[in-house]
Amino acid sequence: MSVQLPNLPYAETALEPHYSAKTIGFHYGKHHKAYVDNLNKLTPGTPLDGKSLEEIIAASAGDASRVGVFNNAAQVWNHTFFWNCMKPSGGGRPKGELAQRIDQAFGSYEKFAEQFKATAVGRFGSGWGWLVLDGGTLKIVSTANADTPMASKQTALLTVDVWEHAYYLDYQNRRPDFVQAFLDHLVNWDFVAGNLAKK
Ligand code: MN3
Repeated sequence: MSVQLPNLPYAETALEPHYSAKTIGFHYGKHHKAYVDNLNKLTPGTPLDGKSLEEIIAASAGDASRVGVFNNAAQVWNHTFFWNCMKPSGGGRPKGELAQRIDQAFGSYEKFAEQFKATAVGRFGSGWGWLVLDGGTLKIVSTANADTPMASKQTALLTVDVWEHAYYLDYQNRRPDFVQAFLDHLVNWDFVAGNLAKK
């Protein structure tokens, strides 16, 4: 059983005008699919064949002989998670217990948003901005390239992809504008709250 490309949780046009169908067409249809296809070429005939994506990530993280497997497996996981972090008419303030936890951890939603944006925009080169749970504490972190919080024993709650392929067609070099639009119009806080509730 190979790793599958999951369906998008919405239509490719659903996030317009903040995230275009053209961007999703390339980002999901080409980039995300390529990570799945590459991973499925690397695992047959190895002990990782038939393992779950999470098992493959755990088994390859930090293993110099499995860098290609880790990069592709982590990118499959990160992208599937990223699609679920967005929804049409999303963004703005979280509600309920999640809002309280964010206020406790960062002082206010505004301070959270400022720190999240600065961290995501400040990631040099390719990578990801994250809200994670680390030993019971909410933290904002960024990872380089394919790296993913579970490789550092953190639980991912929210992510934004800041590889250029994630935003260049819509925002060109304006990464800050993409992250701001993500926060204001795209974040699926129900998904984030669900990730927190599972812990
Ligand atoms: Mn991407």
